[in-house]
Amino acid sequence: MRSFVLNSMLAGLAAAAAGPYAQCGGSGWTGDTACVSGYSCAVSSEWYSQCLPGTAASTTLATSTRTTAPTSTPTTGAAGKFKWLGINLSVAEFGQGTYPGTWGKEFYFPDNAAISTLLEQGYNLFRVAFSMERLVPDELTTTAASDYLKNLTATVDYITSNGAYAILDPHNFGRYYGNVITDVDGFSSFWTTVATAFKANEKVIFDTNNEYHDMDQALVLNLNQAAIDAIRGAGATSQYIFAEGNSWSGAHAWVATNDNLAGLTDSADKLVYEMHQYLDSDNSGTSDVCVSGTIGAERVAGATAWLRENNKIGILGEFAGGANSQCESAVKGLLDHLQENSDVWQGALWWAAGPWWADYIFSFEPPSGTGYSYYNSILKSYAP
Ligand SMILES: *[C@@H]1O[C@H](CO)[C@@H](O)[C@H](O)[C@H]1NC(C)=O
Ligand SMILES: CC(=O)N[C@H]1CO[C@H](CO)[C@@H](O)[C@@H]1O
Repeated sequence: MRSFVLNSMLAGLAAAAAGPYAQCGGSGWTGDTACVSGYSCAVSSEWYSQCLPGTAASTTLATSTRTTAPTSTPTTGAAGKFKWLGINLSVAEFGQGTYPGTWGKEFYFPDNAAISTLLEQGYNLFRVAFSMERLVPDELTTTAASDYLKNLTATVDYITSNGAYAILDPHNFGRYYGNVITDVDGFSSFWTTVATAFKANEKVIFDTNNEYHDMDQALVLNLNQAAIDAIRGAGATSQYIFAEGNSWSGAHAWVATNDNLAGLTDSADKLVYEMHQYLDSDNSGTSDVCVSGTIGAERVAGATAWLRENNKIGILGEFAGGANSQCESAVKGLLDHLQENSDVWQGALWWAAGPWWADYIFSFEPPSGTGYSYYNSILKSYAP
């Protein structure tokens, strides 16, 4: 992902040293290779080196003897300590750029039969992606489009009436019609509209926005705070709110990028920090190759420490890995790490199910999605 370039730009750093737990090397890495004081750059694989606490115990990687999976990884979790484990449901936000678009052509809604199958497997959290432009067309301050709201509500109600939680995820990257949202009052108005429509449903969770990126850091803070205040102001006081950060909400980049979000306040004290983490070389989730069998836990370790230091709780709102043994080790290592740290991590959500993902590398759509077929038996063993 482009996050480290971005971090440097935003912070106006005089470059030179990577932050705590940041990447500091690996094949193709062009960023900083030195770490800030108190940390040293440790090789974790041919593809990834990371700034870890302590001073150099220099490690040399013999590429010819590159190892794959760790041998100490427990087979599966199943300690049952997560509050939530679930799946992203992605399809109502499809057709990005075509608004409003046509139902059945540009976008669609999740399939209740697929949700039902996932519920039976024990998943209790579903992140329902939708498009702000379709819910409030033309202006952030407008009222909700009744048909789209009705269809979205039907999906949410199906999930929550079956006992699971539904996350409302405006899958907008901090943009509206492609432009960065700078109108904080308009954003507040959008959230008043959404929260008013769903405030009676205690199993709804409000996710302020999917993956802010390349935005002013103070703006990301202000948008999140405006969303929280609008949601509580609308009378939705019992529900959880998930706040996301800049740099695509990447867990690996969280400490370097989103430290200011520790300042968010919630009058209901039900704020959860939602981070995302993929396991491929650029953190983008576009490849089914994982950089090592241990990369999952390594990439979120800094975020775990940040959550604990700041007395916050988090959820891994998106993660996935390819259907192969190296990714399997990385995914298990990631989930084991989250579960071992379940005082701060409340759970995780696989990206993604949805009826239109076809043969997508991570598709968790039952009965035959690539990710579902390979990972369901592993994933569900971590269900609460
Ligand atoms: C809502 O769903 C119905 C089918 O249940 C469909 O006919 C309609 O076009 C959808 N409208 C929107 C805006 O999603
Ligand atoms: C990692 C991943 O699959 N990201 C996808 C998120 O969803 C949008 C569409 O909603 C895709 O464009 C991204 O590729």
